[in-house]
Amino acid sequence: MKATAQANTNIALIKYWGKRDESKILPMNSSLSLTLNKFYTTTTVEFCTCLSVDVFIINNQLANEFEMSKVTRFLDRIREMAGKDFHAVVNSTNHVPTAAGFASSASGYAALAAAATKAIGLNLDQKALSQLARLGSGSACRSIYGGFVEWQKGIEDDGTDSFAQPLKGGKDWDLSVLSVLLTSKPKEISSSEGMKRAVETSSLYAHWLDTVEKDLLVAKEAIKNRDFDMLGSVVEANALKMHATTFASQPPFSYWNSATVEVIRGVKNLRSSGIQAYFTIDAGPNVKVLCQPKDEQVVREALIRIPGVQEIYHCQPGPGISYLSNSGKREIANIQSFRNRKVAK
Ligand code: 2P0
Repeated sequence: MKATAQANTNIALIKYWGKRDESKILPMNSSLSLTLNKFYTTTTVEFCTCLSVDVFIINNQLANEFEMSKVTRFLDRIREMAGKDFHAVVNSTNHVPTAAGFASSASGYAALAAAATKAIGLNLDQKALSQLARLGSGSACRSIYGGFVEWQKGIEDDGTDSFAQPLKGGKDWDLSVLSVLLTSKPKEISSSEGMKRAVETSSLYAHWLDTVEKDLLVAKEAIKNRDFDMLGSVVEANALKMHATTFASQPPFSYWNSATVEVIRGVKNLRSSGIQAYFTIDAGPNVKVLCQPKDEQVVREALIRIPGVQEIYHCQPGPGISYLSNSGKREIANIQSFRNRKVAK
């Protein structure tokens, strides 16, 4: 009753921004992502009749109450699907550069969905895994797959048609993504809270919805034709449009800091000098810059000089979920040693 899975993070090229159903995590719009090779989560789940509660250990610390209850709710669905009522020890490690602020619920819930279903004896296909991971965190449904991935929003109320799929024709395009670290401080407004406020109050949200599906079509066409400028232009415009909805919310908010603006300026300067580089920004101040491998070094050299840039991580397209052989460590035997430890922040 034990399994280990690994899932990589993804960056949204066309953003998921807004839910039409909060509890089923059904999105207002379809989205498109690229799974990255550098950052991933490894999760081991062990179910046992000997446990009376679930235990969630993250990065070697007991998870806080909020995370614990989220994971328990997620495991409840899996127990219900399997018709079993065992509790579990979940041991999860985020493999991201120390304090980089790139830890992601996407890789976390994709790895948890894969490991927990395998451990409990459910044999789900990737579509079902994607639907399940979505219920942990929307963007997790895309981390089931490697490379370019499309999450079709679906129209059904029960969410049966809302899952991700690998993009046909997207394989083997060697792109570089430079993850520009500006701060690792936790954000003040979570992405869930931010998108809710934008849906409910932003005067630009209607425009977002009117244009995002068109952006998705343009991005898919660009990927099909390996047209880097076309892809970069629509990715950048889509990110700016998402962030515009935050400025136009009530009360207004922004995920950017002053260094975010400087990196945007730096990317535009690179383009003026003939280097094809484009930025995208998720629900936080850090910037991801898309370029071609031949330009990676010159882009890095230009951006690392910008005040406020702490580190730049080179990423490339990465794989979908994989299952690892268990290390043989007895996670359950280790619970006791975690009882008195500090709770993760
Ligand atoms: C995305 N983001 O497409 C967008 C772009 C942030 C900005 O998905 O509420 O952690 O758990 O479904 O998936 C981050 O939000 O949100 C996100 P929930 P999630 O990647």
